[in-house]
Amino acid sequence: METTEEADSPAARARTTLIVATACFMLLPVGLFYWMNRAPAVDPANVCKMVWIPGGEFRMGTGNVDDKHKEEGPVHNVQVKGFWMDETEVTNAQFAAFVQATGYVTDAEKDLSAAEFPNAPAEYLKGGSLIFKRVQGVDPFQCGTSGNLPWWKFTAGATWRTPEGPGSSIEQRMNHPVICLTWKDVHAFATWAGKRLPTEAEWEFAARGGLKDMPYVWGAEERPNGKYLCNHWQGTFPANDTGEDGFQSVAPVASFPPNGYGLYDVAGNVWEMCEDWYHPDFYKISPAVNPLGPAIGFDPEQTGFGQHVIRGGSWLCDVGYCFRFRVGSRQGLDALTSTNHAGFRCVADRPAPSARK
Ligand SMILES: [Ca+2]
Ligand SMILES: [Ca+2]
Repeated sequence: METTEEADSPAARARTTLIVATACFMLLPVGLFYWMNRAPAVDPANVCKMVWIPGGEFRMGTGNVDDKHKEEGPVHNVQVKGFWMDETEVTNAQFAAFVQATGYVTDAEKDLSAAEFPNAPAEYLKGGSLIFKRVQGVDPFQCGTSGNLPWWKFTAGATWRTPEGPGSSIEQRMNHPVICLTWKDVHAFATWAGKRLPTEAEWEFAARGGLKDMPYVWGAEERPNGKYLCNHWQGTFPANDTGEDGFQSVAPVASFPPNGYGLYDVAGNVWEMCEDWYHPDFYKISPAVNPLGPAIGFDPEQTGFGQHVIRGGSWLCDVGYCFRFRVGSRQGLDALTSTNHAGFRCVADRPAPSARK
């Protein structure tokens, strides 16, 4: 009783008020620090915008492949079940929401350990990404197929927050696809979002948008009525991109019309990482129902880590050299590599992601 009276006394109330006010005053700088360093505002509705892909059977791959694109054949029948798919590539704003919620640090933001990679040159142990640089006077056909291509420069400090290296920023690019991530990074995002990466077969079924045996996600012609329908490279690769499609680098998502399922930028802009390991000969042995890719990844550089599938081509694909913004095109990306031409989008199974808690 005495204790209650004491707690209710004017002196006690004044003391409590003083303690609370002091605590608030002391926490003010901390709150201010977090406020000033907060991630940009994110529209939560935008994070989960997905469309239903009905599933079915389709002819996967490219018919009559040429010598430069043998990995696209043979064409084979594949069935996939229905699934939800992000209507755009995952954006910087969406990835920022993930980092804000989890504190996740991407691979490009971390230095590698010399003990774990004893043969790597010191400059490659710094955190960073492979960044495209224009090169003059190079015939890309004489440069081989992988490793040491002269237009790829390892850039220390090139991360999803600073895609061109230290000093660059995504502040004005929050609606651009997030780049400079590894497969492990995008997998972490997908898990956090309650989603997953698409299998390669799911990706191609969705990208075809209900069309059959067409070379492009929009149909038969590369430029119907002279119009560019995705963000890729015009001009001489790797020296000069004229940007006739409106963009000389990565474009904001949904800058071009969607495909038949309402998916934006499945062709071009940034490559999209899939769940599967990659192998150029996998189509020769692929199962016909919900294929999951080979058991291990193609490893031409013998890094010991293997490659995952990337699909759709990017802002760097021209018609003469790469030409991989076609819907049947496929390529591998080393599991540990982050670059400024690869991103991702997610898929999910029933029930609809918005119904989950
Ligand atoms: Ca372009
Ligand atoms: Ca894309």
